[in-house]
Amino acid sequence: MNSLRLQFRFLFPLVIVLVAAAYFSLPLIDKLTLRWFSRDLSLRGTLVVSSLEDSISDALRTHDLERIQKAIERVVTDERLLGVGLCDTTGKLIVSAGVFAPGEGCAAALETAGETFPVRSFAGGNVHVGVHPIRGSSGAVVNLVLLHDLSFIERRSRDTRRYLVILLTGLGLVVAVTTIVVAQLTLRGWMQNTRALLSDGGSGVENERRLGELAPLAVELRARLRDLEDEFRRALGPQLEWDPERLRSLLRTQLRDDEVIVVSNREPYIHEQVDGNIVVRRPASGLVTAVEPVMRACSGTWIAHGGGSADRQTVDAKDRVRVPPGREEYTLRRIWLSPEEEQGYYYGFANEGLWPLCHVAHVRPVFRESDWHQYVAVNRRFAEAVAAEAVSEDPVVLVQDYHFALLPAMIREYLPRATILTFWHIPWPNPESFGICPWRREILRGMLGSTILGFHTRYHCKNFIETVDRYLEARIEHEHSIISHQDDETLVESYPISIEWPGPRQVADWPAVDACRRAVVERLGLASNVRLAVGVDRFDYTKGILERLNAVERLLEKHPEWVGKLVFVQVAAPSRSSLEEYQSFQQRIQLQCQRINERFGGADYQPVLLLAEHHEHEALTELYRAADVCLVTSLHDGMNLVCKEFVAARDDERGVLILSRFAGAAREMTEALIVNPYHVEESADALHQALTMPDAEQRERMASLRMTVREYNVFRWAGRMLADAGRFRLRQRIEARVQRVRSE
Ligand code: ADQ
Repeated sequence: MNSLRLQFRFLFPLVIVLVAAAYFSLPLIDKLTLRWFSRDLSLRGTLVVSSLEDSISDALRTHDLERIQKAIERVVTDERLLGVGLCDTTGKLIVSAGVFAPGEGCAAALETAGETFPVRSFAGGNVHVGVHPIRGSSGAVVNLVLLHDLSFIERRSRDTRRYLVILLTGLGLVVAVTTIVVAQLTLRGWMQNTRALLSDGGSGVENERRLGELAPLAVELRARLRDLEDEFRRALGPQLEWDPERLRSLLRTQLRDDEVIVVSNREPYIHEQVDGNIVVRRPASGLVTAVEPVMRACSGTWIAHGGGSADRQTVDAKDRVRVPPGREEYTLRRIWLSPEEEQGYYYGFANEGLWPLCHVAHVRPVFRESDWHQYVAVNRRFAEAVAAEAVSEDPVVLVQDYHFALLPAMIREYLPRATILTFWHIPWPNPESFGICPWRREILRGMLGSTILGFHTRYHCKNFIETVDRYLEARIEHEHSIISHQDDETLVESYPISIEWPGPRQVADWPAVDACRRAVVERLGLASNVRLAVGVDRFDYTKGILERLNAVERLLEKHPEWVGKLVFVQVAAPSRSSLEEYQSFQQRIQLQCQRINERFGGADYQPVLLLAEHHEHEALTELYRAADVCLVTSLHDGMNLVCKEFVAARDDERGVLILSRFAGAAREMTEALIVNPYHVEESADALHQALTMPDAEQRERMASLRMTVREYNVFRWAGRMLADAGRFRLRQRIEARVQRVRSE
């Protein structure tokens, strides 16, 4: 209906123009045709006269009026000639034929002589009067007057008018139909673009291209939305910011200082023997990055596998050590695993089985019976450790990741009143993919021991609920995302994880961006004017490192102007290196780098630098701050924290983030250049776009990304989960009280 009204708005002025054109042009056309015909008639008259002239001259000489009469009567047989009269110079009629008025006819006709348009009305119509002088042999002059019928001209003029009206109407219709079609197509294109603009995938290289002429509008709209968001936040005040203090106060109020225990495979601090000295290392792990600030805020106990070479030397008699070193805000309890246990549970079942099963990254999962037994046994050992560490009978236990799928149900056996929050840091596949796991039911039952089960995205929650629906007898309340299985209820919810937003003191300690750049360029031996792109990952086939290198190679191929000017630095922390799949992946990456360097590099220039080593947090921050572009091209990633760390490091609001659409982070960080890492061309184009992006656009995108990561920080992630746990515990307490009252 609206589109019809819109089209009517196009058509109405068109109709007005056509009517006006007809109104003004028709009288003009009448006049013109009359003139053309009048000139024709004058010529015709001249012809008639020349055919009669000789015989009239002869007849006048012999006064043979009868001969003249006959001659002019022959002429008036022409239907368009109404009458002919021969008048002398005094205006007296000599002879006439046809409808020539005998009285004053001659006098009236002679008056028109010399006029350019000699037309007179006659008998209700118009006649053209032609006066042609004929000289007799005696020298006397007579005038032959020809009266031409003009009614046929009027008839033709009417016909012309009719054809003109039909022509204009036809033309109008054609123009109208064309206008409607063009308007419809334009409108549809605009609607599609506007929809793309408003959809959550509102950015990205592909999307920018799709937006076409609406792209500038999108920039304005986003800026306006950000202003509104700013205003909204300011209006709400600082209460929206999540920080350690707010998390602590949530624990105090909603969890009444309840005991918090974290269980993860990876420990937050690793003690290593280096050259006879003990050094402390932070592992390259997204999970540790996310959970550690939460632990510092609520000071509880973290139970993890002690894998460092000096770990045993640094714990007390109960295998505990206070961390972070020097600040000692919480307790780390270490669990020792034998090489067989580590091989079967960690490398085998978790990393050769569950990891590729959950990441659809084209590496086949391997399930061995012996690995499964170790997995069950180690989960049991951790459950016992939780029971031993718990000082209350209803602690809040945060179980981390796919290494402990069985742990929630096991903990429940020891501590039935515990509130168990399990967070699955990696994606959850669809039921068909998960179905290939031989112990799928055991794993699902183990996980449903949780009070709350968290994933990064709604999509992973949906996959999990569908998997339970497919393989277990359970009641599912889809509306509330609650699964009831064997009298236990589990809330399945999405909690997008994040990082700790750097505080003002930390930011003040960072060297300036220019200084970071100089330091990096110097350390890596690069030319000072080089443009820097970086990638930071664990060495893992899910991170899309190979695809990233392909994109860099394609860029250098497509835009040779970047050869010699662009350096891509890939930092890759060795990970799970004892697995064959990981070893061959590392080799492939090394070969690829070598090949690209041979193809485009020279004595003083290497386009790709591979730093296959663990970096300290400060070194990564320096690299992020020095970079022009950060590439995150995961083939599948639960969330990905590197992109958030890059954004957090750029308080100068510069630098461009290229982000895979298959990372959970792509759902929040829409101002990044979103790419499909499998599409080499698209990633290469994004890299070119990033390297040529104007400062203003960089600032605009980065400011918006920073606002998102700042607000959706790790304290919010933990706070939302713990608040849900608090609500659950409150309900449990009320139910217990009601039970007590009833039984009394
Ligand atoms: P990860 O797969 O480990 O985490 P990610 O989220 O990318 O992946 O985090 C990696 C962390 O390791 C980052 O904090 C990064 O700084 C650090 N890191 C990477 N390379 C490093 C290096 N060379 N030296 C030192 N540190 C390095 C899993 C899931 C993710 C999810 C996290 C958190 O796979 O999808 O985001 O858990 O839930």
